[in-house]
Amino acid sequence: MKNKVMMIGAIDAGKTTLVNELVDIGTKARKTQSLEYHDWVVDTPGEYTENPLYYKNIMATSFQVTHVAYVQDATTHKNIFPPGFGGGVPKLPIGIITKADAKGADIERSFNILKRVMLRGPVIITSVVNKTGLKHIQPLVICNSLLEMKAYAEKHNDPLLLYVE
Ligand SMILES: Nc1nc2c(ncn2[C@@H]2O[C@H](COP(=O)(O)OP(=O)(O)OP(=O)(O)O)[C@@H](O)[C@H]2O)c(=O)[nH]1
Ligand SMILES: [Mg+2]
Repeated sequence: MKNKVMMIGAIDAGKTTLVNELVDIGTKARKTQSLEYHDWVVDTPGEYTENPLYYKNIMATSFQVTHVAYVQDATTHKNIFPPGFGGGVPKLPIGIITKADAKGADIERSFNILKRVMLRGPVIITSVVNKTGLKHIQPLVICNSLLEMKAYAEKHNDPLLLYVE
């Protein structure tokens, strides 16, 4: 299977905006209504993560990907992931903090939320407005293990790329 990442996270977290930037779709993000498959990224509606009735869809779709990205909006204190959610998803985890540029963005708060959700793995601090952090996403999706992702993070020594042990 070609390495692929599924983006999950709250409604309005910025998943589609990020995906559009990564796969260069050239359209503005509209509310996501269903699973959307792109080359190496699967976008999901925020409802899938916010409503436990949809967890089975997340689990079923996770069989089609190698990585799951937990997307957390830096501008909100709202954590819609149940604690340890990532522990039940047997895929390589990537944490993505979005909207780092925005007024009221709190990176530390988002990092603490993601730590509790994914338990371990890399966390990338991104902004689509400033185009920061984005370049790390695809190389991490190419990695085939936590060890490889950790080595990538260590090699880059970038304050926008953290690693949770
Ligand atoms: N300032 C800022 N705003 C952003 C950024 N990324 C996304 N947004 C805004 O966040 C809002 C929601 O973005 P979407 O990409 O549609 O969010 P989503 O997670 O796909 O939402 P659903 O499809 O409903 O699950 C939009 O108004 C975006 O412009 C960012 O990096 N910086
Ligand atoms: Mg969307």
